Amino acid sequence: MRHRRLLAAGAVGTVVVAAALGISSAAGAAPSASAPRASAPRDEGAPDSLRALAAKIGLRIGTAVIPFDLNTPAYRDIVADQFSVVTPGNEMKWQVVEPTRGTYDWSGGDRLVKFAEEHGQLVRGHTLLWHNQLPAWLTTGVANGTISDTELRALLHKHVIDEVTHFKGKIWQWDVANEFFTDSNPSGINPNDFWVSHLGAGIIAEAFRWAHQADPHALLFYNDYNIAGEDGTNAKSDAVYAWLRQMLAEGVPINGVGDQGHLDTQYGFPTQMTQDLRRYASLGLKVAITEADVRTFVNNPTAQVPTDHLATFAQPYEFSQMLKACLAVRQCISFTVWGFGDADSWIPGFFTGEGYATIYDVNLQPKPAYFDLQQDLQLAAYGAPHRVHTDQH
Ligand code: 9MR
Repeated sequence: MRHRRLLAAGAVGTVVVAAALGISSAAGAAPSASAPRASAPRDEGAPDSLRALAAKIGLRIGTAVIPFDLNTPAYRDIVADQFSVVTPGNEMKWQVVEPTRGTYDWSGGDRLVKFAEEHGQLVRGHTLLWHNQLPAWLTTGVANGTISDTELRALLHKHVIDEVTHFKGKIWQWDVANEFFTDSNPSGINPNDFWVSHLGAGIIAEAFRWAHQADPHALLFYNDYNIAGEDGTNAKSDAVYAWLRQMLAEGVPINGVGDQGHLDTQYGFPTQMTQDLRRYASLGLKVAITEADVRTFVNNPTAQVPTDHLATFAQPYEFSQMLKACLAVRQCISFTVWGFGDADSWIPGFFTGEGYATIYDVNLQPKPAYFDLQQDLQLAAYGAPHRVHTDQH
């Protein structure tokens, strides 16, 4: 069995930018609940921008954003011009929104929601239920026994209700639950997961019910990595598919599934991706690529020049294939990159020796991957591949 990637399980030195923003919670008017949320953005950017081309085919192109970086003009302009949906990289995670028990800090999330409203963008909320980036007061309390499992459940309920209520009407897709399945063959819900080990696997369905109760119009997603064949065996996809089918049969309000899409050129492009996305869609779910990036080995974390010249072809190729997998599935409603510039990417900090994972270089200049995505969208927007049918062969 191949472990194609490993996610650090422990809390990471997250840069909590929210406090530095000094932004109030005024987030502007919420779109009306009955508004046609997936209609073309008000502000479509330049005609050849990713967002404008994608709008022609009803697709949203997104990026993870560091709200504090929106103060930097070059960064802000790319977010505004190229993308029609944004995800806060960290600012809606529990660790950031409730650093001290009982005291909320919505400033980073509010800042991004306001920016999105000003630029005709939708927002993906990320993420309500995850083992990682939890507040220290919570994990410490559980570890030393001062927070019982009964209290933990009540705290989670409050967290989900309060956060979804705070952003009610402003979130298009919520990543309700994140990364619950094992990287094994066969795969399944990880019994050792923080939440599962304390509250049982049923807590995942509970979180979806609570989120639906707090904002009945938000699309509720299950989000994970390696669930579209990236593991090489498709075991994780099989397990997630079976679980989703069961949840839907039980009436759990799940609307979509997000494949994160963290790829690495050393493994080649997963051959099952389109079929796996179609299989989820066959359950009546929306699908999305939620955190796309394609890493490769580089000279150093600052310049991020690929050490193998062929990687400069493989990297954009895999981005393009991933977008095409989404384009090939009607129910794929958004394609989001996990940050757009190599200098901001999480990759060099997590995968020693790797980088070059995004679509803009360290100086925020578009890379071949950007132009490949643009060309794919251009072809899709103008109907290619389209053949004139004749009777002559
Ligand atoms: O991009 C996020 C990075 O800034 C954080 O340090 C990291 C902590 O684990 O989380 C990153 O985002 C993750 C996302 O929330 C869930 N899927 C994996 C992403 C990369 O680790």
